[in-house]
Amino acid sequence: MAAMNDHTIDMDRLFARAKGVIPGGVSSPVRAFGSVGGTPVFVAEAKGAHVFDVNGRDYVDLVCSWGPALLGHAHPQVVEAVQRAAAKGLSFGAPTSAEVELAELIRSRVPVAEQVRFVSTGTEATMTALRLARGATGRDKIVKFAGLYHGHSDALLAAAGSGLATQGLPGSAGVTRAAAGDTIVVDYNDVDALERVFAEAGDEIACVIVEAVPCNMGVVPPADGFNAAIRRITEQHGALMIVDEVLTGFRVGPGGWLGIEQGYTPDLVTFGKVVGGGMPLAALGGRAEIMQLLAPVGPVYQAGTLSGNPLATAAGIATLQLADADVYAHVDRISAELQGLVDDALTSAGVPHVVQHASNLFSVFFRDEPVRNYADAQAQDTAAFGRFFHSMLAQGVALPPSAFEAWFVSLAHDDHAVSRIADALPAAARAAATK
Ligand code: HOZ
Repeated sequence: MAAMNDHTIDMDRLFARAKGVIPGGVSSPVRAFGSVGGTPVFVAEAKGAHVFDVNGRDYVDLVCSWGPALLGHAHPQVVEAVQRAAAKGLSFGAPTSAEVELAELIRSRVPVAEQVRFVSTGTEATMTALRLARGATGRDKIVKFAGLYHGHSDALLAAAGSGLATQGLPGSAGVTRAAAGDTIVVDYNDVDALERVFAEAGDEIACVIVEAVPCNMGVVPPADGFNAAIRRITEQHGALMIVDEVLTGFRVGPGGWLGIEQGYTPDLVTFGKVVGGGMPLAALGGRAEIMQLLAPVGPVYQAGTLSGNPLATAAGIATLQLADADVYAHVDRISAELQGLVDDALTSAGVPHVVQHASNLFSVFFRDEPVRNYADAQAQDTAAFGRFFHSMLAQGVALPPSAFEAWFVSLAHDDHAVSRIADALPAAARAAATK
């Protein structure tokens, strides 16, 4: 370890060492603090609402592992379930009864997931959903929306949010023209634009994929009727609708966003994050007749040695069993309280901002107009966010290190955590105001 003295690890030196062996020093780009500057916090441990760095410094955590830690970090019952499973073997490469139990739990909360296939990451879930849509329709093209992020498979990297937004990249090198050429990008919340695309190429489009609520360019709720319009248009043209609930699923409510916003039914839905309780597990589900196209029943191939891993399914089952109405009521209350506190602090400091939310997921845009699409999200003062972020961090509050990410709270965020955040906000708001 890079030690400053016998007890303290110099995180700058650790970051330099990390960069020597890992590109950018990180396993996922947004963690590198690229858009806020400085040295990332190297985390050694997390418990409840807190993360602890390699020197034991404690931060109130508003990242929650980017969503999975709905119950707080290292919830004792989830950890115990994983330990029990681990004692019986780490991976079998064979079916387990736990997979059946988790699939049934998912279906009981999200009825459109009549059948479920487990994978390891959200990227795999959305990538498989696209392949399935293409297999089901015999069409090549897919439609996604600017600023929405569905993992890092080739077809979905065009105008994507999350780490690409953070780095200001329109897409990724290494994606072939053929892969990119089959992706049509439409502005979010723009029904007319979607209609036009289908009028031109409707019989070539396999599917529209949409985050249930976009949360990877900050939180941008769908305009009233937008998701239903996607359903109507796709149905008219024989295309499928894929709702990506990797981020929102089992977090914004027991049935995800589909349990909150009624009135339309997608063909396929993808899950990740909370469904794995912090372990690498994701899933896709949907109408049985479409899911039955997956191998070994049908011709659409998908497979994975670690898919349905027994430790991950144990964490997912324990998490979903514990995530009852009281959990969501608590998370909603804490989230609403924090949104109000952030709003008040920024207003008092005269910082242009808008707080947007969908259920308990929220984010703050440093501009004074509501954000309806990616162009709006990009037209914010990201430097102000950077100053706000670093002041919060210096005061022991860890926010997502990008203006384009959602903020997350958990069951473990109690009044004490809220008051620590409240104490840090005025100085952070003043820092944001100071150019
Ligand atoms: N794609 C995640 C944010 N939307 C970041 C994942 C990570 O860096 O852990």
